[in-house]
Amino acid sequence: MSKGKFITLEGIEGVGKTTNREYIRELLLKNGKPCIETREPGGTPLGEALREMLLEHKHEGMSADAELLMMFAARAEHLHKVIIPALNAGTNVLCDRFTEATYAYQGGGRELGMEKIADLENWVQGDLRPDLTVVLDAPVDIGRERAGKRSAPDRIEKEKNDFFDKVRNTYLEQAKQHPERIAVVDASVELEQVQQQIYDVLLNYRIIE
Ligand code: Z5A
Repeated sequence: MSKGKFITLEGIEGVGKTTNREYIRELLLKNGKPCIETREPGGTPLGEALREMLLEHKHEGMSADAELLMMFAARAEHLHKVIIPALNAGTNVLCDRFTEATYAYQGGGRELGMEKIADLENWVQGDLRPDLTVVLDAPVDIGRERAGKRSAPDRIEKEKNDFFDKVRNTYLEQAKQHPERIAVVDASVELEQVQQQIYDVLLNYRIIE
């Protein structure tokens, strides 16, 4: 049996990951390729508990190293319990954020650098990388304005714009380094135009026919 495809969605807050996850799920379904949907941090009971600890204001001032390790602890559980079994069973996995978020937020935003993250990535994931990562890209003020309309900011969302500029730039830099598996979509435009770009990306990366 052939393995399922692993597709991840990335970008700063409010760029439309949740909105477009639904669109990708429908496209996959129309192509006869149903998927499971999941998210990070989260996706398992332990991962969701870690997510709560990571995002609630109670842990204001958490050290950047603790934040990084908790992201990977949640990821290890998610990989072992959900992602790897699904891919091995031939099921596609559509995941809202994955390791590119760690490069962007902890590597870029928190300035921990890329090396520690690459070491953890190799340890926790072995050679598993997403088949396709769609980075939804928009200027920080557009993303924040869209997200702000929806809910109060959590511990990470409370960071200042220069933090999110570093996050955004790291996503773009990572996409330049790995064009074979990371595609950037301009998410600043009307939803219909964003979805046209996503459709083209899924075709180009042979996720759909
Ligand atoms: N994090 C980390 O630091 N390190 C890691 O390794 C991982 C995560 C995995 C949780 O993220 C936090 O964890 C996140 C990074 C950190 N913190 N931050 N920032 P999350 O994914 O759960 O939450 P989020 O980033 O805050 O996502 P979000 O706010 O839910 O945004 P979104 O899903 O990208 O956007 P949306 O809900 O689909 O859209 C927002 C609104 O805009 C909504 O009203 C839409 O209708 C509207 N929208 C969407 N597209 C458009 C267009 N094109 N035009 C106009 N309006 C639009």
